[in-house]
Amino acid sequence: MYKKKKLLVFLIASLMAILLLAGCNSNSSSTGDKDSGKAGGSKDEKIVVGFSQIGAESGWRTAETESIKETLGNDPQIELKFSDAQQKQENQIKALRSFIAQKVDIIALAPVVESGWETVLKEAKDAKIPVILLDRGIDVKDESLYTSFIGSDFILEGENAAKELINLMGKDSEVNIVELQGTVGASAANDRMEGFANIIKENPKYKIIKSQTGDFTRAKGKEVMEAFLKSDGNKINAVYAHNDDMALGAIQAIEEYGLKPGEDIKIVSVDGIKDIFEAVKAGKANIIVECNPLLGPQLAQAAKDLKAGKDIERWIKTDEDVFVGKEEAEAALPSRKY
Ligand code: GYE
Repeated sequence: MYKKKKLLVFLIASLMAILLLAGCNSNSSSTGDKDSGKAGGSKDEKIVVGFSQIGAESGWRTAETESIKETLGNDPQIELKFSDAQQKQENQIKALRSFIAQKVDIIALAPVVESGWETVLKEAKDAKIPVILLDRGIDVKDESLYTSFIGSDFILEGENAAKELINLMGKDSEVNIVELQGTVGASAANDRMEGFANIIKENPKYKIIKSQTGDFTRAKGKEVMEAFLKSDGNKINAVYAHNDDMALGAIQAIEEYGLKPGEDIKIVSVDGIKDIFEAVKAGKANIIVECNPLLGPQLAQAAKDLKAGKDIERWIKTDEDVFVGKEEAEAALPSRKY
């Protein structure tokens, strides 16, 4: 009887020890401390960053991709996994699932559109992989589905575009504007549209007579502008393009139509790639609202801070400028990197 009791005590003690050990283990992973046994955990292991890029629709995006590949790709502390979604959200979702399966340390996502991310981001959250949004925002109820957003204030960009256009053309002029929108459902398009409209609606002399998507590309921008000119060629005084590529396409369409871009029809666009600076310098466009694509250094820093357990800012913003007219464009050109 005594022996049996001793055995029982021994068994219970062993069981408790086993449970305790198991408890410790599961605890360390449930606190989100993925350092144990994971890439990037010890000092000489790299932080694995999976980046889902939208595609290569514009000069801006190519510059962003280069910035990320250059910065993260050459950082000895980081291993970059890059995936190009060719403009398709479904490809981005697949890429994210593959990053989760590969147990990357951090996911960076440039979301093509704002909606439809809940399910896959919940999967990343359950796998305890922090998600950093790059350049475009998303619309989710549960804000904890991403850690941080690195990028610009698109509403402000739209407002600045409108303010500068009114400055240029005079608040008392009658101005008919056509708008070339970015990709349907993209935050960069929605917010640039909203910001611009906020200012324009305060001045009854300024009217947006047509507004259509050109999908952020040169070819589509040109095509849509051709249609605008066909129906309203004699009425259009200004083009507001959500990005430079579409503005450059519109410039071509206006020239082929037989009018002078920058003179007969004023052009304001967002981004600030070299080609639009050249166009403004040549007098073919008028206003550039800068949006900075060189986000590599900020992403690398955020990844390192996160891995070190530091809090990072919810919205990491970039310095941006506005350029108006030939002289400002010419002065800025030599230092433009993209
Ligand atoms: O303005 C445009 C691009 O998301 C901020 O996407 C980015 C936008 C940029 O294709 O050129």
